[in-house]
Amino acid sequence: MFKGFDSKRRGILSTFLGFGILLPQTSASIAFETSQSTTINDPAPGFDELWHTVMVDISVMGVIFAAITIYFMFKYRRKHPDQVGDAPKMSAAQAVGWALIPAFIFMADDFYLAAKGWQLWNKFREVPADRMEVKLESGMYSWDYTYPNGVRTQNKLRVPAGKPIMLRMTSRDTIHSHYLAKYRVKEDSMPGRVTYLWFYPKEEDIGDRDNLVTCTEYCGVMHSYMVGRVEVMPAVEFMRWYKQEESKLSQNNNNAEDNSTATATNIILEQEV
Ligand SMILES: [Cu+2]
Repeated sequence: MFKGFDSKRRGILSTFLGFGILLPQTSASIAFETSQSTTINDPAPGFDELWHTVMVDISVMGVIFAAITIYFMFKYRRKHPDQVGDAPKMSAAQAVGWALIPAFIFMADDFYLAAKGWQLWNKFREVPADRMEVKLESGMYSWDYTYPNGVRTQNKLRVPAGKPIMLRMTSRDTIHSHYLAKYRVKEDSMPGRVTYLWFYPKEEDIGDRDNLVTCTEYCGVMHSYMVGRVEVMPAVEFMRWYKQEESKLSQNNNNAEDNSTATATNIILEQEV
């Protein structure tokens, strides 16, 4: 019943096939060049690139669909009140072609975007070896950071410029999501489980009121007030602050009898490195 495609239809099909395959190749070569230019494989620019690609993609498709729809509305409009439409007769091969060729084009586009997304996701999962690790415990309604030396901060993540930062996260109550809009990364933190994210604060960024940490998982009535800030300090300045806080901490620990919590945190982080 189904006849094979004749040579003319095969030609049309291969044109579409070619289009589907050529398009990803062009964009892939651009992505390769950008990833070569930096030693640290920062995923943030790749996120913007993919976002841009998706926006262009859906805009082009939207315009094409709208144009075709308007054209058909005009072409096949009813010319007399008693006019009755009729469907064109199609062979089985034509019917299958009309179904499969557009499906192939759109699936090729979808798979291409999915593959790009997968590639980017892997970049977000591959943490550079030369990193600073900070432990994060989230809770209603704050972000509590613990540095490798045991220093703690709340709702303020101070980091040195030019160093990849990894957060190992958990939660003491419910599910929160640590979102760093500027670095294009978010990840849930949840009780009983350690998740991670990493970001690359390339340049110093002190006093930037937009470099925020926000919670992107509804966690209770004060969810929207669960806001922190990232402060990217010059490396030397960061080290000064870090050492200062460390000596303050050890003084406090010497004074206080119960210093077990801070020491325990320190040990856990060192084991995880
Ligand atoms: Cu939250």
